[in-house]
Amino acid sequence: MQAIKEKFESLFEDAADRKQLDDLRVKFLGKKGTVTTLMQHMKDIPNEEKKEFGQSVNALRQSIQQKLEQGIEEVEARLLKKKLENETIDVTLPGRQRPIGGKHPLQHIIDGIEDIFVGLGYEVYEGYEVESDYYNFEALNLPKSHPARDMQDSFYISNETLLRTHTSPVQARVLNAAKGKGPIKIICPGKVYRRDSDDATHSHQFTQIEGLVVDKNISLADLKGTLELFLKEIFGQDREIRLRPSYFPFTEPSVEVDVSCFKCGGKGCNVCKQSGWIEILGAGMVHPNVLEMAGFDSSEYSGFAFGMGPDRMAMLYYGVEDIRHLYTNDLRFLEQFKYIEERGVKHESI
Ligand code: 2U9
Repeated sequence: MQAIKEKFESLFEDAADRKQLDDLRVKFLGKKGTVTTLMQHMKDIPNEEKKEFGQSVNALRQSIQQKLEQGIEEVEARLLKKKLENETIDVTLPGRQRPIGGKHPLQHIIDGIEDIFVGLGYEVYEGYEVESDYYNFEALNLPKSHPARDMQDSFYISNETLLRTHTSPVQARVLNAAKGKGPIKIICPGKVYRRDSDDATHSHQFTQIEGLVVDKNISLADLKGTLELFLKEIFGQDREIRLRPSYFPFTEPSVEVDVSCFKCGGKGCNVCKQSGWIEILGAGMVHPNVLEMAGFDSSEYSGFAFGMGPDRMAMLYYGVEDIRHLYTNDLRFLEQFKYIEERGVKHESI
């Protein structure tokens, strides 16, 4: 028995985990365990010694049982201690810096522009980027043979379907859906596509925001007043605007609109190429053909429309040299805009 006891204790010393202790229990106390098999010798023990033999076997069994339970407690305690050590959180440690994103500079400009027009009672419409030839061109007074079509090199998907080259088809759809009844006061922001080779100022995908107002007795003065208010709101109350004659198939008359340079105040600098003026958008009175094709009586209804490129405005505003930075999502570029303040463009900072 002593030998068994010593054997057990030496093995017990080396038992490092719960499993090894269980193996020991089976080895000594199991059905075929050393101690258990001891009882099988009872038949060989003289009767007067059976009782004592039985007691000493049970005593050995209990001492081994106790040792094992104690061993299990120690193992559990050690495991818990290690677990707690691993899990203790040093609350004094600085938190893990989760890289926070920010609004894309382009989205900043677009939100700023949308805010102003929504404030003026305009509704925002976004339409299909895959458009029909009819709404992208025909409905905008650009019949199949019209040379201006080549100005807008297009990604055709089929003879009648293409990636829209401007957001004007959205306005044309809204106009058409209005069944000849005004008023209409909308702005349409969105991505547009032109089969152009990318360089610092051209991208095959870029953004436009166009606007349209159609009602009775809408005049060029309404257009000028609206654009003046908008551009002063965006670029600062002390800006001036200038309208120059231009041409668009879907407006007549058409104008290019310049704003006095917000970098040099008009004195001339590299931003305005020494001209003091920055060309910011195109506009005009909606062409009667466009009104008629959409079901509006152009003798009763008139309207104005305008279009601008937020990419170009973002480049001017944030001093971005290459338009591709706005589309290549290089974090080193985008990180710079992480902290510009929420909603809209801050004016006095220009
Ligand atoms: C309808 C009627 C008229 C939309 C207009 C412009 C002038 C314009 C340019 C801005 C930047 C194109 O990307 S750009 O170079 N667009 O200057 N867009 S008037 O006129 C419309 C649109 C829809 C039904």
